[in-house]
Amino acid sequence: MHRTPSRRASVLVAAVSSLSLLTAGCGDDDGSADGDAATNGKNAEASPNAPTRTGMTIGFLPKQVNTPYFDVADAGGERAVKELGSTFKEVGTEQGSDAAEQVAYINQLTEQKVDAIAVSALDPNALCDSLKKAMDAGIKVVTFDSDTKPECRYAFVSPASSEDIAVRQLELLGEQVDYQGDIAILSAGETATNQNAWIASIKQELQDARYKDMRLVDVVYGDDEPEKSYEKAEELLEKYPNLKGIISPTTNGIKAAAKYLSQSESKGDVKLTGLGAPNDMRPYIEDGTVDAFVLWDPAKLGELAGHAAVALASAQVTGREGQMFLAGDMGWFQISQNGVITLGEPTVFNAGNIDEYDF
Ligand code: RAM
Repeated sequence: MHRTPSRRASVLVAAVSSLSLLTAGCGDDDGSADGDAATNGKNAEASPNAPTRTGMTIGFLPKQVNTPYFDVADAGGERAVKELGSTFKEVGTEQGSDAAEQVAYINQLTEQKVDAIAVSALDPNALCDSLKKAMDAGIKVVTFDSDTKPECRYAFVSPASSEDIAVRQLELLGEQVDYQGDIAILSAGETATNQNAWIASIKQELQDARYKDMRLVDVVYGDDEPEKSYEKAEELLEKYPNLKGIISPTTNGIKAAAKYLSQSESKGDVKLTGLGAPNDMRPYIEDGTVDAFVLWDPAKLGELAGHAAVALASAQVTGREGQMFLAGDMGWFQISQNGVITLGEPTVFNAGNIDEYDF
């Protein structure tokens, strides 16, 4: 469903024998001050041919536990970590908005001396001090799904570029509302790095001439909680009687908004798109509440995060641009600017293809 890594693998494998030259040594491409754990770490020696360390413990800290998206993502991480001979440990809370809880879990994982932490950040800043302490203690930190500031982790496993994800959602809504009228966004947590990056890109894209007759009237936050998101959707429709469409860039938000719309008079009239999981959204595609939405495969995202965590903890990579690592069957991945590792391109789901997916 996304760019197939194996297609890239043949090209990338050919390049790998010369990689130790590229990845070793102490470049200064980060440009940050001395003494910064992530910067020093990124400049440490690494080789894609270093043996994979086994017997490690890799901590996964999603935004939220016991929610379908992260259940699937973390199961992907667990599969990768176990296959590579290490122990997977998931921690986190059921709330999708409490960054302080995430800090407590990071501190706990640091005290427990795990070898690496993979975290989806509820806030770009709030986690930084604790993540820096973890890195100072020798723990390799990778973010996945939702990033921190680059100096607070070694690498970020991103589903796709922010622009691709945002632009695709706005294009879908534009097509559905004939590029006219008031629209709103129903987001997740107010500080969520990923949602805020996408919202910024949507606002930017709205400046394009083809969106001149569309107006973003509000951005509201359901905190990735089903009931709160449902209420926020309801409030949007009450407050903006002329609302033509909603973008909800969160699996919990779009599901809750679809539930509300499917039971309301506005079903089919007020358009809804965003980021949804096919299994959550299938009933709403079938009953005509939703025409199309976007996502990537969360299992693959988690799997890639697991591979990246183990590669970091095995000194196969340090998070510097240009480095490469093998992510099992998914093939070789290359680290780009600012330590970003991109899974691929998002997929659009609609009535024509939704039954091909099961997650
Ligand atoms: C929710 C979370 C997650 C986001 C997806 C699309 O599950 O907010 O961070 O990536 O939606």
